[in-house]
Amino acid sequence: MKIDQIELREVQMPLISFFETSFGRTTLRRIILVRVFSEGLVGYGEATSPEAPYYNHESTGTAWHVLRDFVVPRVFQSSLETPDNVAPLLAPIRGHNMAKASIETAIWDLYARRLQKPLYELIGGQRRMIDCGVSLGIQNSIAELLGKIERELDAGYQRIKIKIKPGWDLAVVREIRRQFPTVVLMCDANSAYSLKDIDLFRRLDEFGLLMIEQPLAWNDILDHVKLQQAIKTPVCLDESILDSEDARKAIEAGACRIINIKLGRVGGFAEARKVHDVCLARSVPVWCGGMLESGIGRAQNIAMSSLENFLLPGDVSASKRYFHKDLIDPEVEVDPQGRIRLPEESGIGFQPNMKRIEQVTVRTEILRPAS
Ligand code: OSB
Ligand code: MG
Repeated sequence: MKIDQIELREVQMPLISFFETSFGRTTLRRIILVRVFSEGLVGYGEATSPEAPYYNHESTGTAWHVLRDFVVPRVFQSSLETPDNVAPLLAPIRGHNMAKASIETAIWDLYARRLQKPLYELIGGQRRMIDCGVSLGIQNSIAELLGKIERELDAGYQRIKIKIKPGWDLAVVREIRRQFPTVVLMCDANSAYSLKDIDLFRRLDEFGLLMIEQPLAWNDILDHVKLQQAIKTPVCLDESILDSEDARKAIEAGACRIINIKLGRVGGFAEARKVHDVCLARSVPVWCGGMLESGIGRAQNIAMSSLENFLLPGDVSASKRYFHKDLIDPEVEVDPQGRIRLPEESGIGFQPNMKRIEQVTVRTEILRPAS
């Protein structure tokens, strides 16, 4: 594949409602879109880095810098036979997986468009339908959260995830269980606790949660082992798993029984598939996490979720839950059973809406190989 030029674009999109986690509240998404031009075709990618470096080290600003000054120049340096060549090429750059993934995933899209095949098929996906859940942020009151849960269940979503933090945990879960005794329910702490909170996790055990996601530090494995030994609820790791080696070690150590895979966090499709395979070989189910993506990243998440070991509903939900108008046609929709059908068109299977993208663009930079 001869890459002719790469375009970076920052788009800004207000969220329909604020999204609050243990590390803060997001109201406006600042997303970097990547367009990779090659021999008359274009592949699309999205950097899923948040606005500020609280989920991991990355932000919209660091992703722009690392893409422009390090990732894109390396991509121009050598020729690519297949998208599997991208990750090794970027490996000397430490970290910055979300910046790397934006290019890697765009090159997968490009490759699939060139072969006129749906991306999910090229990565080895087998499912034609994926199961969807929703992630609900911390609200101003428990009553508001209960109202939102009711609306999402009415829409068909198969499981509810709530964000927790100290002071917004046990009482909230108790109220949800009182009103929705059988709903498939889980919590995501985004690293807000330590082993000092072990009694809280023991008490959460009685509510039959599907799992508890990333309860302890983002860079910890050992304390998660101790926690998992002390509680019945399965621990799921998100922030702690940056590649397939992390996944192998966490599983071997007994730090978790479930893993959440995010394309950005692990650096793209090639590594995501490796994490998936490591988990499959050890009978550890995975599911697809979300980063409040625009339609481009959402479409990639749908493709990834078609792999066989995505056995649990993901944080992949309808465009209209996030934005008044998404960047793709058609927008992502979820059926009344809480499922999304895999599109059969080539590439990510949804067409980027360039008119809409232009309207929300705040800066653009076009990069070309030195001739
Ligand atoms: O931890 O899964 C997370 C959003 C931003 C940062 C981290 C997380 C999340 C979500 C949202 O839970 C999932 C979604 O895109 O709906
Ligand atoms: Mg999470």
